Amino acid sequence: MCGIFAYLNYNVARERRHILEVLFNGLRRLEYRGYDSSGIAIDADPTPADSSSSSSSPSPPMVFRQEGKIESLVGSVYREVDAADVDLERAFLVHAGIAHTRWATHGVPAPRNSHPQSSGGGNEFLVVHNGIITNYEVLKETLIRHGFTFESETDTEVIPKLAKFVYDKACEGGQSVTFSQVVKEVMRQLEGAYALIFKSPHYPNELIACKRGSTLILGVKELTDEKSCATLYHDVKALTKNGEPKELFFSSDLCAIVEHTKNYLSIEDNEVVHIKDGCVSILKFDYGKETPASVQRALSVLEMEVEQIKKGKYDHFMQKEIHEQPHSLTTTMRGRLKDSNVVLGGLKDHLRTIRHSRRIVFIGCGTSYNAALAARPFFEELSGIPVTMEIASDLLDRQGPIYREDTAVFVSQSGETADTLIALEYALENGAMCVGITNTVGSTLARKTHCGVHINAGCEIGVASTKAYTSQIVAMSMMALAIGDDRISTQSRRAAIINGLSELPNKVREVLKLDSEMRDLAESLIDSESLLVFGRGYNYATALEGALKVKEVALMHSEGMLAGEMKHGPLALVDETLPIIVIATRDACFSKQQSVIQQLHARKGRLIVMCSEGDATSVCPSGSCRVIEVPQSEDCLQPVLNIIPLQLLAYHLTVLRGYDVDQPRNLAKSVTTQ
Ligand code: UD2
Ligand code: GLU
Ligand code: MG
Repeated sequence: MCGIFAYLNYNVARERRHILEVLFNGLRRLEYRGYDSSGIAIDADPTPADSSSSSSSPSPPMVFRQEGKIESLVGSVYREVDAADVDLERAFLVHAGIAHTRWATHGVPAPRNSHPQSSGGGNEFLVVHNGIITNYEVLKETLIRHGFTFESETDTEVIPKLAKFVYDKACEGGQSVTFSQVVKEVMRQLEGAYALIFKSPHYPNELIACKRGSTLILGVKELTDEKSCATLYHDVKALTKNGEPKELFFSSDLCAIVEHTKNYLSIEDNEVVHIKDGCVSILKFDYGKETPASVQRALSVLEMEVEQIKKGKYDHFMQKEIHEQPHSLTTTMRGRLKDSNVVLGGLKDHLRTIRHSRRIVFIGCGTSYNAALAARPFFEELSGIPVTMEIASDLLDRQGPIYREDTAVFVSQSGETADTLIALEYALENGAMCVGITNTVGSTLARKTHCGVHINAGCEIGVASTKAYTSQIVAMSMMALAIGDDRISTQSRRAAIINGLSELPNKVREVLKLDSEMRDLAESLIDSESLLVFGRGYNYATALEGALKVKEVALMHSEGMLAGEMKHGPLALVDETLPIIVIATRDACFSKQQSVIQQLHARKGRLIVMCSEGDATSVCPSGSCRVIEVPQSEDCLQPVLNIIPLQLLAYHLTVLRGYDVDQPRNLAKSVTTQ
């Protein structure tokens, strides 16, 4: 996440050169955060046509973008204005300028990918953005169908183009639409994390800022009476009353504002901050409320298309999300694996505390609990800290001990799971360090934990979690690597895991080729009453999660079991009819799993064995069991691959048995009640 800075002077004359320098200085203050390119937008001189005609032909703002250091932007701006004979001494009584330092997430550092990003010719809407728009691909595809052409590889470019789409549609319908109405409509479509500032010649001298997840601060400097604004912190409305000269700033970091004013306000998620006529108004963005009808009609066309495109060639969201995993895993790791290092921006300031904790407690429910269970073995190995597991409701039922010296890691896809959130309150009360692992920026979990990691798997719609599960495991493996990176003893193991992580998306692509094989298997199981899944070690969690998937969507009784427990009870169930899946991919437990298979075989069990490629004969010498071969990865990452055939099996079983895949009976996507 990099830097945003904006400067608006109101009722006070400022020369263009001064405005440029304020913007450049803002960017210099943000430099310490690291960046790879930068850019600014300021107003051009009105063309003669503008002054004679109405505001319908606004003159396009000037945009400057450069790769590399801020000083190279500064140099190129001065060269360009010089060449174009732009008057640097020209004074503006009111002027809105925006600036950005970029840390590329989508598209290489290059001028075309730097911000401000534009709606196209005429720069009708300009946007600077920190963060990631996770649904940019569907938005881009839809906008392209509506005639937009894209010039950058960024996720950001969809934002100004969407703004123009909304604006044009409203105008076509003869409606007048305010800047904040346009931005609110745009926000409704965006998923992911962002801090944004909008500038538009349709709304001269206005700026809009909004955010979800990323930080954004407003600073106000009253130029007449410093005291009159001392109440800003408590009452922003005071600002909307006067027409006094002032300077207003937006920044993603307080350090770029403090030299101008101590009067600042942290913008909250889903707020739209609108500066117009020198006044600040803050609107809380609320889904479904107070949206102007004309714009909403225009957008509902777009929304339907987006929904269509979202499902793409797939019949169900669960199916789509299973097949999306090479991509979701890539976005989970994007920008976080650098050579032999793992950089988790959300944790880096807290790693010391976490390393010094006496115990790590993983807390979650359902699939999220299973993901944590999959992460537990390598977490212990890499961190050297004991890890205990808690199902959130059980921790609360027992009021189990949580100490100040503990790090409690809360895992929830939605970040709104009630049991997990109550357990979080409990751990906070007990003074533990609380870390979140969630897919949802701005969720209660993300806000209430001390720090955490967004898994960035993209929106998950199917009730049965699939891609979030694998991304959670990958996020936790990166967390384990980050915690353990001060330990020399684990260096080569760490390098192997990092290498394994980078190979995962391609291996997942390979596993997905098992789709039709898993459909065949599902056909053979369609009338079974029950299914057992045996796993151990790294893949104990795979057994639990595979069985949970079958249970929750295919509505078939299914149990995941620890293979080491087989002799202590479950063996009694074995007969020729009950299907049993045994996970026996290569790792330190392989020979133990071989003997489990032999014992089940001796009792004529109906066996389905998941093994590593080429191992079919070593796991099933008699050739009498059904074998699923999966590619081999670094042992501790194998659960990410092994769960996928089971997700496919659950999916096909559901379809074949005629049940609703995306909304299974009695279940909700996020369980927000206890
Ligand atoms: C941030 C940006 C990302 C991109 C990246 C570039 C956000 C949300 N993320 O990602 O879009 O620009 O920088 O380097 O703007 N957090 C919690 N609890 C949780 C999850 C997260 O407190 O459960 C906090 C976390 O400690 C951090 C912030 O939320 O302060 C963002 O977390 P992240 O994982 O998105 O951070 P990062 O640096 O990977
Ligand atoms: N995702 C945007 C891009 O790649 C913004 C990155 C940033 O936060 O600087 O352009
Ligand atoms: Mg769930």
